[in-house]
Amino acid sequence: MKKLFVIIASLLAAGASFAHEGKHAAHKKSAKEKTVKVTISEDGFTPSQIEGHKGEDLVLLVTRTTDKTCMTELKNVNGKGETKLPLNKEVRFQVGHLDKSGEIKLLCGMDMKAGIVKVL
Ligand SMILES: [Cu+2]
Repeated sequence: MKKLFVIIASLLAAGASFAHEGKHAAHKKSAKEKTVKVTISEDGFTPSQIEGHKGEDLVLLVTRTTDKTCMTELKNVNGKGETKLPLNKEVRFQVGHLDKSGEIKLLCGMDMKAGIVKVL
């Protein structure tokens, strides 16, 4: 009986610490990182214009749903390489830290304008 109590008590303690970590992670996320879901179909980007605010770290969760356009990859905003967009698979695309207001153009692998991030 005593053993059972010890097991239950330690399970409760473990549960409490998990809950605490979850809360901590959620708080950290809302303070820094903003994620926006984006779909790329035959009609282009949805939403066609993505909004962010200064001070945010913006990440797009991009899902490409068509094979009929050239948007199979996006140029990375930092100018280094591309991010591949496999069909029907959500990909994290880092826009990065938004430090000034204005527009950030999102380009396909051929440098065509695919979408716009408006920083407010
Ligand atoms: Cu293109």
